[in-house]
Amino acid sequence: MFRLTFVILLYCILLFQIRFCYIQDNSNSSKPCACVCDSAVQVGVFEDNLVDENPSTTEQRPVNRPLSCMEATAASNKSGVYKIQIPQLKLPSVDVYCDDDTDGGGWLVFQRRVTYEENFYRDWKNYQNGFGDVSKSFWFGLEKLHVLTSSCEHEMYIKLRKKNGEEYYAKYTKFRIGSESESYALKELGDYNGTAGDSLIRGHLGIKFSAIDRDNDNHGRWHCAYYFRSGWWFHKCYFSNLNGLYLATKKYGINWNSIENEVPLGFSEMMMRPKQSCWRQLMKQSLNRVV
Ligand SMILES: [Ca+2]
Repeated sequence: MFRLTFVILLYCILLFQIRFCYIQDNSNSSKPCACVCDSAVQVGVFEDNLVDENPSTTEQRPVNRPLSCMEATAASNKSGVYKIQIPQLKLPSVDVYCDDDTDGGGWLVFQRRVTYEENFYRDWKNYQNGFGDVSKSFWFGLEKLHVLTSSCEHEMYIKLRKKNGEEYYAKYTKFRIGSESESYALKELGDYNGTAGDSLIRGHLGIKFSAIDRDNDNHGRWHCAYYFRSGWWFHKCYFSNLNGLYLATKKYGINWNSIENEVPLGFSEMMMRPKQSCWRQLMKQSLNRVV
């Protein structure tokens, strides 16, 4: 419902600009967009951002990419790989996987475990910059998480599946990651609701991120990330560890301790989206680029 409101508001503003454009063109009011009408171009950009399966047909042209998955999927209503822009990173675009099917859609997936093929036992730089294939198993990157969640209020949704197919979710009303100088600490989670139980506020909120070459945990003797072969917000050591080894034993595997399970989980997805309090800011940013 709230996503629909976001899209309607965005379109209303864009349509207003298009109409304004018609009015400005006094010489021939029936000729569509005879004046420079970037708003119309911007509406068309939504479809362009769905990544072409045949890269040879994709034109390399400077376009204003959407700033979020909510914007990217507004026209297509499809889950998939899109190109968005994160202005603070000064990159032309970033490939992201947008989930438009879960809980109202518009989610940016920032972690997925689906096969053993991607290695998650990696160092700090890898976790900072991200790794893997966004359409398969991957980690989006701590710096991108920090930039997005610190500039705009976000919420988070975690999807989990046992190997027998049973599914669970955990939703958090807030999600904010600290800066590199704060060791990408898990700064905010808000309130929990869901079916998986909370295994993140408990034991991980406020905790710094650790990787195999960075012991930021609070365990006096152990280096949790090294011991559990993962990168995570380890405390002493974990109630959850979604970056553990795939298809391993319970101890070292992908775990969410509030789910009763004899073996590790077979699937996890962590995703985030801007909260309603941030929509106006995103719309203004989008429109300022159009005019
Ligand atoms: Ca330690």
